[in-house]
Amino acid sequence: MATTTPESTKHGLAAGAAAQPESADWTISQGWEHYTAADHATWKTLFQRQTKLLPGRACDEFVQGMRDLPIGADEIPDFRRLSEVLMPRTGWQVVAVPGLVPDEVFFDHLANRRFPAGNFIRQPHELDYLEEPDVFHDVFGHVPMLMNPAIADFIQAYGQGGLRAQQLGKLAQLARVYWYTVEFGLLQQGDGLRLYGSGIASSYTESQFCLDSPSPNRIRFGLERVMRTNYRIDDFQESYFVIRDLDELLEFTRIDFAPLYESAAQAPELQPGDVLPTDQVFSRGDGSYHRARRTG
Ligand code: HBI
Ligand code: FE
Repeated sequence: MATTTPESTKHGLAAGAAAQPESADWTISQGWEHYTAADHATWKTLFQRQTKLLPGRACDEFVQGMRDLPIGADEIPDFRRLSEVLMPRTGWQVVAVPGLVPDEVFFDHLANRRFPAGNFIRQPHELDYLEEPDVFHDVFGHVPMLMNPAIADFIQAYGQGGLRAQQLGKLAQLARVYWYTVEFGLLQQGDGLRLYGSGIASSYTESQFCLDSPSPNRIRFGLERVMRTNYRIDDFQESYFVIRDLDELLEFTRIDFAPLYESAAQAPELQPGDVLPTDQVFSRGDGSYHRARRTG
C-alpha cells in the first residue's frame, strides 16, 4: 500500500466514520488552538512539497484560489478565516467534522454550501496514505477550487442530487461523477492538460502520476461514460477524465440526471482501465504501472 494516495480510500462506504456525532449535522469545533507544534509542522511539510509540484500541473483557477485564501506553509488554516474569504466570493463556508460523515449528512452540508472538512491532520508516518480525509486533503485540495463559481455551483448541485440519487437507487452512479471530476478530474488548458481534482491536487505522488506517467488513460469526460465506470479506491486511477473547462461543470448543474441514470444502466459497466472505440482519447495509457503491481 506504500504508494497509494492519501485520498484514495475515503470515498468508500462511510463505515470508518466516527461512532458518535456530537451534533445532528456532525459538525464540531475545529479546535484550532489545540493543534500542536508537531501538527503545524506536518502541515508545513505537506504544504511545501505540494506547492513545488503544482505550478504547471494545477489549473490556473486552483493556483489563483490558493493565492487569494489565507492558506500558507506556517500553520494549519483557521476555518473561520477561510470562510470569511470564501463567503463573499461564492457563498461557501468551511465547517469542521471528525472525518467521514454519513452520505445524507454530507449531501445536506454541500446542498447548503457548507464544506465539511476533517479537523485532524495525518500522522508523520502516513504522509502518503491515510484512510479518511484530513485537514490537508480537505483544505489544501478542496477549498481553493471552491473559490471558483462553476465548481462551487457544481458541488452544491451534487449535494442536492445526492439525496435524489439515493432515492432512485443510483448513488453509485452519481458518486462516480463526483469521483472523476471533483476528486480526480483533469481539464484542458491552453498549454495542455492540468489537474483540478482535489484528490490529486493534495497527493504528492498522484499529482505527478496523473499528468506525467505513460501508464493511465486520459479520456474526454462524458456523463454517461463516467456513470458506467468503476473506480479504484486503493491505488492510482487507471483512467482520468478530461473536461473542456470548469464551465462545463456548470452545464451539468442544469441537466436532469434521471434519464442519464437510465441510459447508463442499459449499457455494460466498465472497468477502470477500459477504453471504448467511441472514447475521445487524449493519451492511451500503456497500463505499465498497474500491470507491474498485479504481477509484482
Ligand atoms: N464525508 N467528510 C466527508 N467527506 C467526504 O468526501 C465524504 C463524506 N461522506 C460520504 C462521502 N464523501 C461519499 O461517500 C459521498 O460523496 C457519496
Ligand atoms: Fe475529497
